Amino acid sequence: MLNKNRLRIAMQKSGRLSQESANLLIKCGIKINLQQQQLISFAENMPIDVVKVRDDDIPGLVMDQVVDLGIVGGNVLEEESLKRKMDIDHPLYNIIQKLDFGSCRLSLSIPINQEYLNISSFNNSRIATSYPFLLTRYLKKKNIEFSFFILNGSVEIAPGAGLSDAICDLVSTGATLEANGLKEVEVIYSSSACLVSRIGEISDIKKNLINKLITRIQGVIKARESKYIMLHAPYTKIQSVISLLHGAEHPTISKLAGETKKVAIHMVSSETLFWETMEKLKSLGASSILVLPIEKMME
Ligand code: PRT
Ligand code: ZN
Repeated sequence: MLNKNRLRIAMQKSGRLSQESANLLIKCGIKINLQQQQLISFAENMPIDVVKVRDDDIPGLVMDQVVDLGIVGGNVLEEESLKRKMDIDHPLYNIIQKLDFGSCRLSLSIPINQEYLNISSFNNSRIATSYPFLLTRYLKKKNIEFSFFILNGSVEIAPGAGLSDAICDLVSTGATLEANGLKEVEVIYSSSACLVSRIGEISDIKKNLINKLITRIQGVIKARESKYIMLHAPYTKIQSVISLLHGAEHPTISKLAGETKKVAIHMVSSETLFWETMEKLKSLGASSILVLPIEKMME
């Protein structure tokens, strides 16, 4: 019997989002063994249970209030919302945090040798897809007459096999399209993983735990985006050096023992430091340039 006082979080059992979802929860300080094969894993140090399922089941589990939170791709969430004809003024979930993984786009692609002028090229076409609702919403808005059929896998082989004129599928690097002689011509939805919460009554204890989790998740994401930068710079070049380092408004400047012409500059930067910038810093006379990852952050 599930304990109603424990926060339930759904995540993908195995697939593209599962490793990153598990890493995120663990980085937030949740002690949990997610390697087990069971449907539910229990955290040792917090009242949290993690339910591991197919990604397609996650929106429904949140909307039907079986779980409190879910980590799922925006594409899957939006498709399920359209399928359920969700009233946008009365959503069945709240997106509480966009996450920094699982980014991809749902795109229309056609054979590489076929000319493409504009969206009207899809008039009277037959399109293979796993996302019929997102596809229909997009093409209906553009007044395109088309037909579709559903393939839940190997969508990219449909045109080559003579089954469809085009496909509407997820793309990240574009390698799958290229390998199948296809080209991306319209992005219909841009997606990334997100943290969603159910609507409905929720106890204060759970609310506090959710707020704590959101703060920690934001801290993890911020830390991943940021770097700690340390370098030595000529005293006369401090301003030029700082202007090369973006996202670091208040660097610490300190003296170096036995060195009067150079100072040490330390800062948290909201961006990583690219080799090109490091080379520019070096040409300004900077030395001992270190770029360090940040483990955790709270502002
Ligand atoms: O078993 P389960 O149902 O849980 O998993 P699944 O097979 O349905 O989904 P999975 O694990 O493949 O993807 C889960 C989620 O990851 C998706 O819903 C997206 O939100 C996100 N995501 C990010 C992607 C991709 N990138 C992606 N590239 N999902 C799928 N792909 C596939 C795409 O369908 C195509 O076959 O990868 C291929 C294209 O990749 P590129 O790099 O060659 O362009
Ligand atoms: Zn799936």
